[in-house]
Amino acid sequence: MADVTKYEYWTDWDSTRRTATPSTSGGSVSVKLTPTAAGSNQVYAKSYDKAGNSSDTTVYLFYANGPKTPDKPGDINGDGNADLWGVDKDGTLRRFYGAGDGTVTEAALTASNYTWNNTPITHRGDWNDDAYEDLIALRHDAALGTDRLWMHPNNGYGFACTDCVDGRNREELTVYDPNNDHWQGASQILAIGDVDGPLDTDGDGTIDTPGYPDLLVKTSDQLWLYYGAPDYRLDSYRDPVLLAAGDAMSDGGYTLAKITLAAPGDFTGDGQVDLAARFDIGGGLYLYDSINPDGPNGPDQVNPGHRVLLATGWTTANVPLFTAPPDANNNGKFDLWGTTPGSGRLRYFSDYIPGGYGPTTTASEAFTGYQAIS
Ligand SMILES: [Ca+2]
Ligand SMILES: [Ca+2]
Ligand SMILES: [Ca+2]
Ligand SMILES: [Ca+2]
Repeated sequence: MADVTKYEYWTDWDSTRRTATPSTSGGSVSVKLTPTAAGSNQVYAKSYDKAGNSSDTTVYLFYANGPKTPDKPGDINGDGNADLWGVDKDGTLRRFYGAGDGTVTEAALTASNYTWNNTPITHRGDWNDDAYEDLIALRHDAALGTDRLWMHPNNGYGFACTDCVDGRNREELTVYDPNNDHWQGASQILAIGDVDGPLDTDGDGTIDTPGYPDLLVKTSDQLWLYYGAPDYRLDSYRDPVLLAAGDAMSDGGYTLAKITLAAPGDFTGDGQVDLAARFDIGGGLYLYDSINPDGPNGPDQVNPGHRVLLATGWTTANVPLFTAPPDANNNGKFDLWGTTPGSGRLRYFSDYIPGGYGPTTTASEAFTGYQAIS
């Protein structure tokens, strides 16, 4: 309509019809709208001419980003308590919400419509900038004969999207340089948090590179640190760093094939992400005090010179699967969840501090036959 004198508009969150008047007949007009919900929203508009004739209603669909306060580490449903994803004996991905006291309760609905047999999973941090913590998986592609890394966006309630109707799709994590693919046959992947943090790369006091989550990949004899990037290329900012090889983490001669890792966050409080590791045969549970090659401790820290013993008896026979929530009771001390041999019990190992830890209690009895937890 060329001689528009008035626009009328309303939205799907506010049905009140409001008007806006252009400064010249037929001109455009701007209005500011604030949706009340993240996700898809609609605006409806009609125009009127001088005589009061109206146009048809036009519908505009737009997508509002969610609140930018990121979920707390480990929290997959946004209630502030750390949660858990697990792959059950049938390969179904399930989600368990934490109560804030170390216990977890399975959500009414599963966390995926796909099958997750023999698929390592991990989560820490938001990989697609919607503030929801996402799931990373290493999946064997039988057709290609390769192992592929995928980021499954969280829908905000712990559903790990592969191809969700809201447009969230899984994204492959790849590398520009094929020589940087070190995850073929990897035994563990671990979303460790943001190791390098937000960066002031030109030193002018202003952050130029926002923080982004990073990923560890462990094969039978190599441990690699990958720096995550918004283009989902794991060598976009910089090449991966080999943190340890062979038996470098051990003074007992155990190679990386006999070590299982967990992500405790910043345990020592120096602003650097730490690493927990248990020796599957010997049973020692250790904390390596930082892993950042550019951190205050310098490179090559993932060795016995930079670790403290947290506990003993953590053999695979005693604790088949474990993960760091990292803080399920919200007291700032890191915790672990671990399965129990021959039982569905998930145990809650609370509050590790240098030289001690809190009580061990029951988190759930629902974990019989689980293949993976994170
Ligand atoms: Ca939660
Ligand atoms: Ca996300
Ligand atoms: Ca990072
Ligand atoms: Ca705790």
